[in-house]
Amino acid sequence: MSCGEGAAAAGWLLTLLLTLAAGRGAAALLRGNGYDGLLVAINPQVPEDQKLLASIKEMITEASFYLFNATQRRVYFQNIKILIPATWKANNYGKPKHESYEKAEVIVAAPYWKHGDEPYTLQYGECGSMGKYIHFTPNFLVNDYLIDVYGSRGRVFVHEWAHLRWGVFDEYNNEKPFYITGQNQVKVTRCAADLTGIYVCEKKSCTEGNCVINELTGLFKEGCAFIPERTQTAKSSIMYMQSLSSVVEFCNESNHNREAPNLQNRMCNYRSTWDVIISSMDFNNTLLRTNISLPPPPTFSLLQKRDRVICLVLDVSHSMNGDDRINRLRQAAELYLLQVVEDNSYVGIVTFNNEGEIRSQLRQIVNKDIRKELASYLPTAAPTGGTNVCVGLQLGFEVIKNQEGNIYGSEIILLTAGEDSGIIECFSNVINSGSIIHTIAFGPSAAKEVEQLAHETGGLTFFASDRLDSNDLIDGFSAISSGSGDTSSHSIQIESAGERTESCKLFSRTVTIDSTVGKDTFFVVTWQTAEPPKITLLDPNGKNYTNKDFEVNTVLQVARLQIPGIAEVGEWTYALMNTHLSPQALTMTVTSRAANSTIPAITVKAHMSSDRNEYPRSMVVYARVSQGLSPILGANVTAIIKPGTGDPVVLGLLDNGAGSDIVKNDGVYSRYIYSFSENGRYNLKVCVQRASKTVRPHPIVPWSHSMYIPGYIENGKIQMNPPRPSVISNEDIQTRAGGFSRTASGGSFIMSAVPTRPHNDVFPPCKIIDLHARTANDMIILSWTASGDDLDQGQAASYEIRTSESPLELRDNFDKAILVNTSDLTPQHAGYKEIFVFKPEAFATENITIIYVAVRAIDKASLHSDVSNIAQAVKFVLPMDYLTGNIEYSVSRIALLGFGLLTAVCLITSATICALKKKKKVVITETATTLL
Ligand SMILES: [Ca+2]
Ligand SMILES: [Ca+2]
Repeated sequence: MSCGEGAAAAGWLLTLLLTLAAGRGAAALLRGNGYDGLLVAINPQVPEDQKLLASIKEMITEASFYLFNATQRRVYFQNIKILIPATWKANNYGKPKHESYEKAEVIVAAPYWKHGDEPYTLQYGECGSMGKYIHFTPNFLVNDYLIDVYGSRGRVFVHEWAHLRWGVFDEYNNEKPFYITGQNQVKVTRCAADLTGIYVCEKKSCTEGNCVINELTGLFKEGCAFIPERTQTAKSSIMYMQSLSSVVEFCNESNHNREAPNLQNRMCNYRSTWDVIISSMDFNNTLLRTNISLPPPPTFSLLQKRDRVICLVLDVSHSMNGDDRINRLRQAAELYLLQVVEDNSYVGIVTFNNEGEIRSQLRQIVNKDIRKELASYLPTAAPTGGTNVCVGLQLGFEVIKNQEGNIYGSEIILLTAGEDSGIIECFSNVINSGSIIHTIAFGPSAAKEVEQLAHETGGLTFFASDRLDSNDLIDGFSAISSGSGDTSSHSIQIESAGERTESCKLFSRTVTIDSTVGKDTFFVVTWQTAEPPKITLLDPNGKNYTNKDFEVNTVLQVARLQIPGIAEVGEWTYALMNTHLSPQALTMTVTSRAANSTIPAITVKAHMSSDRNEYPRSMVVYARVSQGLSPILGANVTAIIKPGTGDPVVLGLLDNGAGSDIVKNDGVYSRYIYSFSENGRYNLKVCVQRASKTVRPHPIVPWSHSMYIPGYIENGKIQMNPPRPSVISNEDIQTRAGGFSRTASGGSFIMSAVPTRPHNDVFPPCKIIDLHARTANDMIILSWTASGDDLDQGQAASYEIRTSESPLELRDNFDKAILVNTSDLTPQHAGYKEIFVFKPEAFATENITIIYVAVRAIDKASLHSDVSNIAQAVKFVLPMDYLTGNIEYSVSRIALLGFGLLTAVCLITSATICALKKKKKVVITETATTLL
């Protein structure tokens, strides 16, 4: 099965069931009312600075009290673990157990853009789903000038925590800072509406510094900003402007602004942030408010991991017989020892059937010879005896203890093919041991319980079927890299492909080595017969490698070539000819490491939306392609989802902001998957390719940032913050990167309740999340991304478009809203851009200028999608009428303190603002100024 195979037809199911992000074994637990075990990790590239630790403690301590208040005395932070990188000097820090940088909920790392100190949360799930992590930069944590911009760090922490933990979204919108209300007023995109302030224009697009209305949109032209009063009475909201001292609450049902065009409304179906938070698993009915007036301050434990310690615990019981299993195990484990495990790690090897055997005590990998020596201890004898996983694990712990004294923070790679009724007996011991258990289930009979060990200890889970053309086992081993965040030492899979090849036929492909990798580059070929295939490998300069250049092991059926130095950047083409008389499966695996320890390599990480799933619930496949923390765009990403025996599903993943992909162009690629052919384990693998010609500079990523406050009005004067630094992408690196190839295992998941017979269509089209409306003359022009017959696949049968003067009518009573004639509109294939123009009846009446529109897609089986996001179409009447009729405005030239001078205009857009403005007007002094 190789990356290039065509996509199997599949359909989709949209579900609103909350899915926890997979692989989040380390998420803080809510015990009683306190979050227990929140993990903060510092990136190994961050230079040692004890001030960072003090700042983290201060931030979360403040956040705990603020959170307690904001959740109406429900929750607070009880204890926090801070993971200190091995690069900092030892200081009697504790030893971590299951904690690792990769699993941290909060990371401290350099910005992924130059000057990008904005805190943000990486969110890619639907409303209510946990995010991946919160990212703070060292500069944000130690430099106080940013407090003016974002507010105190504790408040920022709670804002980001709400994104991460409860899956709510921002209530501001940098792209659409203003909107027109149903009452024809221009308002700031926010929640709630009672914050006071004035509008200021900083750009030359504004006439003499006035905020100018754009006649096409009815909104202010670019450069106009809302400057809040520093002293307010408004208590909400934290997801809008947590920096204001009066703001202590989330927006709730009573003050939520359903009209604002923000991500919270679009993603969460116009529900308030508090409504989403209170519906989360953290706040079920059993959780009552506490009786305490104030929670205790959080406690902190400082942890530091030094060396990586791993023991392979390998099944050699009779269950490993057949299907070439023991040989495939040796091929994959050898590849792990020779190419994948990081230098300086300690590695031991244990095998087990009814009894365990120590094949090698821990050895530190300090050179190639030790890697080879360890590989020589891999099992060779014919498998025999029963399967006793507990015996193997116990012996693995002993090997680790012999060297380390204890097993905290060590890792076990447990591979088993057999059923084991006794496995439960050692579960609590193993889970409490402090060791991380990665599991590889090999073949269809592997004990069903093993994944639980991984889930409970923060380990990874893999599944390898018996298909000989699959590289699953090698992919699984290749994906077990250290979770330390030191990616420069990680092995990176460039290629993993296999094909059943006829006699005298070629298996041939091209892979791209890019400039971010090239060190320790290995090409590894496997086959199944006595004779190796004829190997030809052509490097970008035309240099030809053949069998004689490879180290060929005919017993193990592996040929390996290490490219000396740094591998040549460009396209490498391999061709494997099956010289055997009958067909056989041939595979090629290419691994490499970062070429330069200071320039991060491009990596891909893949996962499913959950570890277990029940038909007919759909799942989402995610792949994050990045260079360090910087997203990589424009890649072709293919997911291959393989069941134990049936055919794989091949899906192209998209970063298009439609269907399952909530943010366009953020380097997170995703698709729905609903098509499952059988119950049991499935394996996820992704292949990523980019041709150098598609490289483009990357735009600002609209992840969930804290809001950059442009300034405040204080004592009647405008105090501007420094302008928001324009973020600069690391484009030089990007450009040099050019084309690249990557593959990665995304681990395994388990399906149940899949029907054995063909079933009726139970999968509606997916919800449209990118409906956009604009007006031209009397027409409304709608655009959106087509959904399919089944979620985001195939072709819907029709669309139902309705309009209303009230967005709430569309949300709550879609069926009753005015129907638009769509008889001429034939849906396109999923993923294509739809454009539909119509003349709304409502525009016929002169006084209505705002119409809300929503759409549903309907499939052949008359299943309909959820109602889309609600788009607003504004027909803008004469600008002067608009201004004088609906907005009071006055101009005053005022002095600006802080950073430079500019003129400002105050447009008063609501009664509340108006009242306060009138009081303040007298104190704003009139001074001659120049326009910036
Ligand atoms: Ca995306
Ligand atoms: Ca359908």
